[in-house]
Amino acid sequence: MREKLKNVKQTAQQAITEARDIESLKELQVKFLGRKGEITGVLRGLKDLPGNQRAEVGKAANLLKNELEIMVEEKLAQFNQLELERRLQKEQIDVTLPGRPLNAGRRHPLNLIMNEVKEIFTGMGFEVAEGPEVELDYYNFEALNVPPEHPARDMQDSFYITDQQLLRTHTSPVQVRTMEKKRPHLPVRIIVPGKVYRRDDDATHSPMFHQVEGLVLDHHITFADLRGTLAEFAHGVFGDQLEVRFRPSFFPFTEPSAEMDISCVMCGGTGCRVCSHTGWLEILGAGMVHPRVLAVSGYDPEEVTGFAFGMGIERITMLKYEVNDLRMFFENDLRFLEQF
Ligand code: 2U9
Repeated sequence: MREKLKNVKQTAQQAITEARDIESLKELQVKFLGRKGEITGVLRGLKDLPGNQRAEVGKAANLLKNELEIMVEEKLAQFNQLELERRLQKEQIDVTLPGRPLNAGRRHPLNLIMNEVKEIFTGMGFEVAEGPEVELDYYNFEALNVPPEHPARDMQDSFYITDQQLLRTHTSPVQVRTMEKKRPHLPVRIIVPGKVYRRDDDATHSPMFHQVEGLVLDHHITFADLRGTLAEFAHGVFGDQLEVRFRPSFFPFTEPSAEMDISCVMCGGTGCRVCSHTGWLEILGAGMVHPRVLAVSGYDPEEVTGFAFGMGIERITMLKYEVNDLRMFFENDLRFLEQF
């Protein structure tokens, strides 16, 4: 028995020392220290020994058991330590490495100008009104005094959905809806930003583009109010030094009608390619609301007057940011969009 213990001690110590991983260590634990292990075997055999040897061998077996248990535990702790170090190594982060650049989004140039236009008008007391992009023929044309034979009503020029529904060709139907809703309340002072649709697609026309239109109604509104308001707007967008002028024009929904020019943003008015050597750039249309339009929406044209205006946001944006190709706005090329 003593011989056997000596053997166990030697093989166990060597095996534990040489164990390469936790698993083989656990196997050794079972083999030497388990319930059916070798030391347990020795302890079980004690009863067959003569009394004088029993105590001595028993003591030695228990001593060896303790010794091996401690060895196994220490080895286990070593493995755990190694494992931890490996994990920390893998999780190591070099905080001095340069970060990856964040590709932050930014506003589309059309939205930048749209917001700027809204801010200028809300600063003058206008409210922002919005409405549907799919409109009834009534709101888009009829209520706006657009005659039945007008080319805009043609299928060649507008996107029809049914014979009475179409994609709005301007945001003006929202003004009509607003008048219906507010009447007889005064004053009405709104701007209407939004998308509009026309059957046009070439280098200078897009089938969808953006407008801001406006409407002011009250007692005693005159063309002077129109002039002052729109000049204030032009100075707000393009700077105080520019000049404005009004030329007569025609729209079915305004009478009289006008177009407003600003002195050329490129040459200051001396003449260049951008202004076709005129020194002036057209930026919007406007006029006094046609009495028929007022009457149709329930305001008495004898009591109430007003002015309205409309502008294309693409055009304003091109002039302000010196964009020379309309298609840039719709191609979503980051090299373009990242410049704003
Ligand atoms: C109501 C009454 C009158 C809106 C107006 C214009 C003149 C105009 C164009 C500018 C460039 C359209 O985007 S564009 O092609 N618009 O010139 N718009 S007056 O007049 C209205 C609107 C609603 C009830």
